[in-house]
Amino acid sequence: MKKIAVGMVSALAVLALASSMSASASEVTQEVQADKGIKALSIISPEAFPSESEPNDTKSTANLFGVGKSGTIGKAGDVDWFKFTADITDYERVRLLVPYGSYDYDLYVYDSTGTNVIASSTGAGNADETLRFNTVDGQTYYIVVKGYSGFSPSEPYEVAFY
Ligand SMILES: [Ca+2]
Ligand SMILES: [Ca+2]
Repeated sequence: MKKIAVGMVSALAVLALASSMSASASEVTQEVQADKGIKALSIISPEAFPSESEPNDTKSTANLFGVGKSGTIGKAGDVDWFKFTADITDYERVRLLVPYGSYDYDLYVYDSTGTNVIASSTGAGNADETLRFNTVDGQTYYIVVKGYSGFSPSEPYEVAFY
């Protein structure tokens, strides 16, 4: 019982802090969630990232990436292409959050030709995927999400820089 009481007190303290800082409840919630790391992205979204626009199964129909996208591997064989142009010569890190369930999705980055894989993350099973690759200012890159096994037109993944 004592633990529960302490928990209630700290929850009240957070509320009091939130109102004294005059931050909105959603701002506070997002800050708290951001501290939790990887999975926080899927708690904040789907509002955080715009949805893919099919068809996007090839380099020439790739969606503009921005900072992230949500999408679905909506049918067997679905492949989702996204593209972005680097504005710095450095590196980028990309994370794919795979929905919970019997879904195994993989993550690839292709160079500007759309034929050479320069980074990939192909973890087994339901694992999320992360990768890092070097960028050159002004170069176009393609981020590609592929269904390895399983698909769902209703359970979205999220792919984003992090
Ligand atoms: Ca798709
Ligand atoms: Ca697609």
